[in-house]
Amino acid sequence: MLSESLTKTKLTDSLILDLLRNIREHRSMLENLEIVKVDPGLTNIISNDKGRELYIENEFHKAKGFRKLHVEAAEFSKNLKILHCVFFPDPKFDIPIFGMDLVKINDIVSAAIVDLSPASHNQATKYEKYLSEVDKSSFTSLREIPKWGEIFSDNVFFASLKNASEKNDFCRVVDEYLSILIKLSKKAKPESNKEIIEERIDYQKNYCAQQMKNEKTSMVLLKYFDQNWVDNYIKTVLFDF
Ligand code: BLA
Repeated sequence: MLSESLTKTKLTDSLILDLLRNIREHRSMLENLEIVKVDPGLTNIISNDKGRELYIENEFHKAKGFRKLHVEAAEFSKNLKILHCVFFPDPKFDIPIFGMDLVKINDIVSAAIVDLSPASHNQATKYEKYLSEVDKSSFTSLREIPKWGEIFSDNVFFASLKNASEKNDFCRVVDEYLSILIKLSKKAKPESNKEIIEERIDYQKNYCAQQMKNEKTSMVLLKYFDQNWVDNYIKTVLFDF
């Protein structure tokens, strides 16, 4: 599966390919990993219209402890590149939401964000210490989280990446956050208490609702698709619940 997706890809950006390789490596360590089949029209989306070229590659999996592992790599009009990844936990398990987004315009990474976001009340107290110990001292252009980003943990990382060394460092931070996620998921046991599960479902609903307030996501997609398509894509592919 791994080699198949690597050989078939038309993605060329080395930073995005490095991050993809790393994400897939961590994902492969999860138990009962399975590909989830979705509408083929929403998996690989390609358009060659001049000036409006579009290439989107989506991967959907599930695994023990995770209801949906989604990775999306996209290239818009050859100059805007995006790597988007959200690992949504199965609400029966005490696992945070892994999210990352990388936005590259020509050679500039304007936004690089990664977090393990709380998926229940007080959950973050169990892992904030590990996230805070990940070395982020080398970055020179940290950015402020927008208002809708109250869903993120106190150790959400958000910056522009100014040079090759910051790009490498971001790959390391993502790698370390994923290692923490995998460790937490190995320890997690399924819960049967309905109230606890309900609370976790509400946290994921809220995570998705807040992400939908990021107008920058829809603004890009609306240049290529109509409002109905974009609404459906955001609600079913990116932030379903
Ligand atoms: C910002 N997201 C952005 C930006 C664009 C996109 C163009 C502006 C870049 C900038 O501020 O420098 C676009 N992101 C997309 C598109 C997709 C995408 C089109 O993923 C997918 C098709 N966004 C997420 C996830 C997180 C996230 C999972 O999808 C975090 C876990 C965060 N994106 C995020 C944040 C910003 C951003 C915090 C900055 C928003 C701001 O400063 O207003």
